[in-house]
Amino acid sequence: MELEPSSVWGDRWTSCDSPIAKKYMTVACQKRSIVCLAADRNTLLGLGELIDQVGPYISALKTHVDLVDDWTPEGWAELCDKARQANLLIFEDRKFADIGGITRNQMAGIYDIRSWSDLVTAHFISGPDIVDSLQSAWGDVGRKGGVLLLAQMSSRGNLLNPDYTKTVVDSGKTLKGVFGFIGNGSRPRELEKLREIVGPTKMIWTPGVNLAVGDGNMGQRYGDPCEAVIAGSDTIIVGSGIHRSDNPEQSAKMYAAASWNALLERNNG
Ligand code: S5P
Repeated sequence: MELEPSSVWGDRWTSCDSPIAKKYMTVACQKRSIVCLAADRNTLLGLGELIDQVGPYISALKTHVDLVDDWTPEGWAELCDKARQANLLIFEDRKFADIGGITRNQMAGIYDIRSWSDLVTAHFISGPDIVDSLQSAWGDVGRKGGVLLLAQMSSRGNLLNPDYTKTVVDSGKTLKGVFGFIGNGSRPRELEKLREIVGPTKMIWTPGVNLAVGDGNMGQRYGDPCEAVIAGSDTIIVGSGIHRSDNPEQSAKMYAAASWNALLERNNG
């Protein structure tokens, strides 16, 4: 039985006015999953296999298009079709950070990100025009999309301190083109504070989570996915916990169940 998004999501459902957020929350209810797969594989075949294996248990697909060694426009279009058939929003984690005009052009270029992405990440370091320029780029091809601003990061020693986080959130939450914020899933207490300043109107999605304890490679830090959701995350971004697992399907199911149950617990006690 499918649960009503309003009962699952509580004030996120009533307060988020973004149509993409509403669509996302509905799909999450159909799949009973708030897992965004960080599909960090470097071949089209590897990515396609992953979608086939875990598509039913994830609610969005996060890509790094420039990691794909055998990228071709046709191969990528097929992959995007596969993702849409699996009812997944496509989220290109490009972490844009340049001035507005260049950012708009970077949404075109070889990869033509504006034509297939539903969501992208951006840093706010260059100022608020980055959000308008990303929205203009989607508008250039008659599409709509949402921006996730990096308010926190999961990597050790990053420079996104609490003052910076607050500045990003205070400004970003007033912008219609902002779908939400990236928070640090590895530190639930910091995440609680982030949720306090974000309030109910915007999404918080969190990388830096893994069901196995211990940190990852090259400064990545991990926390428990359920704790992240209880602290205010609306979606856990999981990469190696799924795509490096011996059984990605089984792992995706586990992350889906854990995150979904934590969401129900958060919103319904
Ligand atoms: O602060 C961040 C922001 C992001 S978007 N830390 C991150 O790890 N990410 C992304 O999340 C990163 O680019 C990668 O694709 C994913 C985490 O992958 P995992 O294998 O560590 O789960």
